[in-house]
Amino acid sequence: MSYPLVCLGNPLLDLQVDVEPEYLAKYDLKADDAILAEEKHLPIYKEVIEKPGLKLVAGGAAQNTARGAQYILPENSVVYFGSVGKDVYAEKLNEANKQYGLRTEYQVVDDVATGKCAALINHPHRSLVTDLAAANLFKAEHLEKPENWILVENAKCFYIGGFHLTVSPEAIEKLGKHAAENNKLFALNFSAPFIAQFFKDPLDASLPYVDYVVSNESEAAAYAESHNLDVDQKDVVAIAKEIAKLPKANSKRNRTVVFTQGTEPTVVVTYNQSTQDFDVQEFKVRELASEKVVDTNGAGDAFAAGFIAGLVQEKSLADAIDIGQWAASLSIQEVGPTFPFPKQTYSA
Ligand code: 26A
Repeated sequence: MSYPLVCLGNPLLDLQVDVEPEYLAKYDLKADDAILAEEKHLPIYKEVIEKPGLKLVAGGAAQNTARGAQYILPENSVVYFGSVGKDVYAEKLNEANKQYGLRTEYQVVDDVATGKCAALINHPHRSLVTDLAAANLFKAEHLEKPENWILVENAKCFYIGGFHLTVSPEAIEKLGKHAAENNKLFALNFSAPFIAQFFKDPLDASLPYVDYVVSNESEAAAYAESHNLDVDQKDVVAIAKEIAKLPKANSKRNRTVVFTQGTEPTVVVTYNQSTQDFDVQEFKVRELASEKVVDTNGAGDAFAAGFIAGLVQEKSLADAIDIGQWAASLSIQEVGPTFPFPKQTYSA
């Protein structure tokens, strides 16, 4: 079988619940952030289980994007790799992926629980606290198994959750090298500010392989800060230019950096290696009445899903952005990082 898109990330089950600002304050959490749980955060998982209105939804940023891309693309288009345990949480993930027709090739580990993310909603914000557990145990060797590597060889596009830089930079490098050597498309999401802050070295090591960066404004600012860029941290165009012109392993493709900014326009910067010029574009987001917004958990993943699905279908950059914005507007009208069924189809 050949699937055009291969995704890699940390499979998580989201424990989604509404909380008051006091609850976030109690655990030193920002209203809008995504972090790895420290010891002090662990009681959260027990507490949210008790909270009224708790929802269990399939999560994991790149898995959300993989499901979303499969939602948009023809059947059998997307394969997702990551690591889970043998438990009911993994069963929940399998159920959701099946509904979308997403093929998963999980590395299944014994005696460790499937990863979970407390998605603490204080509308319109969301604070994500993740216990990676089994998701932390993914190994590059899993990709190298002949039955998996054939899927890699048959793919034409790769999408990597930057969150996976905390788990297996080796696996990311393997896919990046393969993509560069075979002139295949390679996309990376910066995922969260802490990646640029605390996983700077593996991030920098992966960037030469990256043709498309998909990210948001707070991750752009974190990148600018950790790399001491001589730019205003709010100037996403200037930050995008710095990233777009970094060295590339595959000189046959230019690098494009896409920064979403919530309801503000999406900024897209491409560096043309031969002319050494930048192409800078801005795209307005789709308007949506605020009462239609259910929650923004997974909005960025949904954008990435539409965008990468557009690239897989070889649409123009502008069309791929528009499919991304359409997908994001669908997802924020649902609970958690999900899409509506019966399936909706894109129209410009
Ligand atoms: C390593 N970390 C912190 C994470 C995540 C994550 N996915 C992978 N790794 N922290 C939060 N998420 C997921 O992000 C989605 C929203 O964009 C959550 O599971 C949520 O579904």
